[in-house]
Amino acid sequence: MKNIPFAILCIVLAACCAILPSCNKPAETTAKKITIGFSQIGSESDWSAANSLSVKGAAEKRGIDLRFADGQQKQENQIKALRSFIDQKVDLIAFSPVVETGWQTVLEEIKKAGIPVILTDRGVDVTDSSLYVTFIGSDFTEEGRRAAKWFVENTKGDLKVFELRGTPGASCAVDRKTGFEAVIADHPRIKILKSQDGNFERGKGKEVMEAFLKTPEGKDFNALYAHNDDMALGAIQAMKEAGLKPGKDIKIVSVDAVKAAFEAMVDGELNCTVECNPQLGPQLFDIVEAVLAAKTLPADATKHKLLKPAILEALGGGAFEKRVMVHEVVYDQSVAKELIGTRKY
Ligand code: GYE
Repeated sequence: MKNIPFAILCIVLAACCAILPSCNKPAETTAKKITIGFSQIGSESDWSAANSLSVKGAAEKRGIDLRFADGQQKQENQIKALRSFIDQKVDLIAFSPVVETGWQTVLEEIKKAGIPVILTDRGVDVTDSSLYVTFIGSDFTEEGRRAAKWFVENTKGDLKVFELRGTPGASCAVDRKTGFEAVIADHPRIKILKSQDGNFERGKGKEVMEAFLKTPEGKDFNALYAHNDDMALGAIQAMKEAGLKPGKDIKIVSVDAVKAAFEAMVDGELNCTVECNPQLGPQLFDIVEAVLAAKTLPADATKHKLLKPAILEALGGGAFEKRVMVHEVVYDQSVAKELIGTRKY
């Protein structure tokens, strides 16, 4: 080797580099890919489809290994998925609980496995709030209040409301009802004539409305409050098939503000939709990264403004804001035509 002139050595090495790709590649970055288990409720509505897209898109953008499980609106499927995430030793679990109750046991198992949990979209009813780090989602009670306020401000005379509820026991259905009833309590001219659940599905909304229209109350009501746009759009179809003029004979307010609701408002068949923003992906993964950074930070680090010292123990006990709200507005026919082109979901 020592006899070969230096210049020839360089030429040989350069040739190697040209041939062997590994030569050119910068030193391998050893950062372990973040693995996140995400248990979604299902794909029952345009809203949930947009929410899944937002979560998957944000994870992909950040090179996160997302283990996505669709619960098909069944709690037992979600519990199975959460347990499989423990077995897969994911770094963090994020999930949208289909209903509020029945999660204590599996959340205790996840905590025992040392995996932080972030709730997205819907809340849980547990006795120990340290079982999750934070909950990012909408203020569903406020959405119910806003829906009622639209009726208060945009109708006159007696209003006999048919309420199409969301999934029984789901935090958004429970709270949207509570918020609505809280406001109409001060307006005796507005009464809920009948309330039935449509499981947040368009088909079910249509089916329930068809049956309701055949009842005596179905001849008497003049307003519909639907806990989501999909059920309202199904009910509107049933009303049209029954010869009614939705949006005129029957005043209709729903929740979500999906594009199809804007189309119905432009057609004059829906009066108002209260926004519930499904695009939680980017904000969710900002929090995921902060939580995982916190887990690896020495206890005295105060780098992240959301964090307080002594983070490691307190991750579940208030190190993070326990509730992260999403900004939302109310849309009605007066703005639908102008804004429909701007709707992303
Ligand atoms: O309103 C509805 C979906 O949990 C906020 O679930 C979400 C609700 C949304 O089925 O369309």
